Amino acid sequence: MVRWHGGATRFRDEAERVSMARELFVRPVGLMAAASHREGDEQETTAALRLAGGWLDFMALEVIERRGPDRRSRILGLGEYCERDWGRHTQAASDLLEALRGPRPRIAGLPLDRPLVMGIVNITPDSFSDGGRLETAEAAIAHALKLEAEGADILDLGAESTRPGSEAVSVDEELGRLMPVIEGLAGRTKALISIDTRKAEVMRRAAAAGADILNDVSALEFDPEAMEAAAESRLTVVLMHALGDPKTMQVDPRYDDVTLEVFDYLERRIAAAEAAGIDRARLVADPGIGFGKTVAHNLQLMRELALFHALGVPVLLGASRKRFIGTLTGVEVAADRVAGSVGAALAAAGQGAQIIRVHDVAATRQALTVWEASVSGAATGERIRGTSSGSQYS
Ligand code: 9MG
Repeated sequence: MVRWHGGATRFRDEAERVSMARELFVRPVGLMAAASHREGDEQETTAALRLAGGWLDFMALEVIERRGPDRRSRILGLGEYCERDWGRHTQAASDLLEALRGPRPRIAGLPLDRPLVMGIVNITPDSFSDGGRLETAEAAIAHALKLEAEGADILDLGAESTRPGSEAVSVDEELGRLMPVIEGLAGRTKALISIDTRKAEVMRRAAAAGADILNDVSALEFDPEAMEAAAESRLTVVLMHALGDPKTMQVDPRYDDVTLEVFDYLERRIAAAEAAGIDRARLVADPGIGFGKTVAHNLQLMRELALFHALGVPVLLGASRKRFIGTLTGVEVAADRVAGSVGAALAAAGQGAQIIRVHDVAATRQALTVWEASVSGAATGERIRGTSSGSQYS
């Protein structure tokens, strides 16, 4: 029998646990606004459990058993899951349920009780067209402050493009673009500052300049010193899955089962980070939409996103303006994919993703506010403006 309230036996260390090939996975299903988030319904029910201490409850679990390249899957109610004799999977079944339920600690002071919006600030020469370095830095600072005013909780500053096909830049080039922006934002923003980088030296310099989060699309694998630099920084670290390098990752990516393989990878990287001294409370996991994935892979990851809560850390999703949205909608120009991107953001929030990385902060914030109010039946946001206008459209 699986216990709901902790007390599970632990493996000697996390690395030992994840070195054993995982056969059992669980995906929370039957998601609805958490009881305490539902207007006029304060009762906790035993038929549903809170997902990661957040804004959703789950009523059942899809239990996935991996058999080589295949999977067998069935939906179990929570009672059935807990009462079942899991045999050699007892420990895994207990750990997975605990991982799904455990409240996630704050990120640099920010509670994870509603989806956080991470606004993208690209500081690459092509992002702010014709300007030189100073003009580019000033434009990036202005853009970052605009995103904060639109409701970004986190500003993700990136000075190296990791788009499919892009070339790496040198440490000096990356620092030359990034540091004036971090320094220029110091004392001017309340948003958390995240640094999108794969390089140890950039991590060290950004941490010293006051950054809050390191966002590494290579999950600390690109630079052999990155793990140590991230551990020393004591910052929150986003570990993202990518299949190979940005230059080649979209050349015929293949998986037996993309969701389970990305889960395996992130579980291994979390264990490696913990072994290097990075507390689990400082880790965030991201399946890496578009990084070595076909449209079908991206859509499977989006559909099964809630499975990643079983990693026991906050989940970040970045789908904004990506190619698969263009393929689905026929919209070629990335900047015109706002509505599709908002659709992806709502899908992610509906599966409990704690951080949503977007270009279009205002549109995403507006959509999330209405979505949250609609599923909970309550106007909870600090943005409620007490309007009582005669027209329903004004
Ligand atoms: C830098 N970058 C581009 N896409 C991203 C994504 O989906 N997630 C994260 N964490 N970073 C990304």
